[in-house]
Amino acid sequence: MSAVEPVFVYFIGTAGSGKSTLAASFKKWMSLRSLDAITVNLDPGAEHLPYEPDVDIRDWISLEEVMEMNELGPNGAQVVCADMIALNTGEVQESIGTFKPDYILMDTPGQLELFVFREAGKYTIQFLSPSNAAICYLLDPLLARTASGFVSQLLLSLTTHFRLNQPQINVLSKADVLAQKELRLVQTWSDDPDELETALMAEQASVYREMSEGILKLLKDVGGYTKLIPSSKDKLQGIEDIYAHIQLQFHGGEDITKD
Ligand SMILES: Nc1nc2c(ncn2[C@@H]2O[C@H](COP(=O)(O)OP(=O)(O)OP(=O)(O)O)[C@@H](O)[C@H]2O)c(=O)[nH]1
Ligand SMILES: [Mg+2]
Repeated sequence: MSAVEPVFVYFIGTAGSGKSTLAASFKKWMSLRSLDAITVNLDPGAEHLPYEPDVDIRDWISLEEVMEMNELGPNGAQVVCADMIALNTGEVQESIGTFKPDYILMDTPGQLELFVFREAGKYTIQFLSPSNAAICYLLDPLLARTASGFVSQLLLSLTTHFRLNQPQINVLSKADVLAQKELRLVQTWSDDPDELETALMAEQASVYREMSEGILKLLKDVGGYTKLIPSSKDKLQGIEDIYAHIQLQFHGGEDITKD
């Protein structure tokens, strides 16, 4: 049993960015170190999960049932489900309360906009974890390997931070799908906004490029420019770094690894 308040880590990112896989990798990494973590699936539409959830929103909400009962397609039903998640936070909290973990790994629904832009996501985070939530924001590498693509992904991350107002870590997920050269380039941009600006200037002149430059300036001005942690399911790459960042935020960097 943990003596300190558990940390809720919310994995958030665009559809298919690797949220469920990262939640599974994180849990595996923690188990290998005898750290207590549980996984919570908040995606009522999840068909296959790469982990066995300890708490599963599908016990209370079925996407298929919502589709049938409301004669909705999968996207419309997901909107209804997003609000239903908020209505079931009491049950989720009770179920989480039967465990006493150090970390609670929250796998969020596929569509980022449902969790980030609708009030239900914010409500859920505040209800379950008013002072102990960390957002692990996943950038999809295939959308971030051009300078303007990288800027647009950072903007989405900043928007998430702006909406949810919680400590946030940016992760470059599936880093293994990038060629070494591409990965190095993206890391250079992540380390130094001036390098990113230079790469932007090298793109073809267009209104879009001008917008990207304006957005980059905004990101620098409001502090939305943060370093990325590359991560991959291969060899559980990056998990230790993510864990260290979260520990620093909540426990002053103390390692809770048990001997
Ligand atoms: N190569 C590689 N593939 C990955 C990695 N992480 C996830 N994937 C693959 O990317 C696809 C999507 O991964 P998920 O973990 O389901 O992504 P998600 O964000 O949970 O997806 P949704 O919930 O449907 O939005 C799957 O085919 C995964 O196997 C990784 O680190 N490397
Ligand atoms: Mg998923």
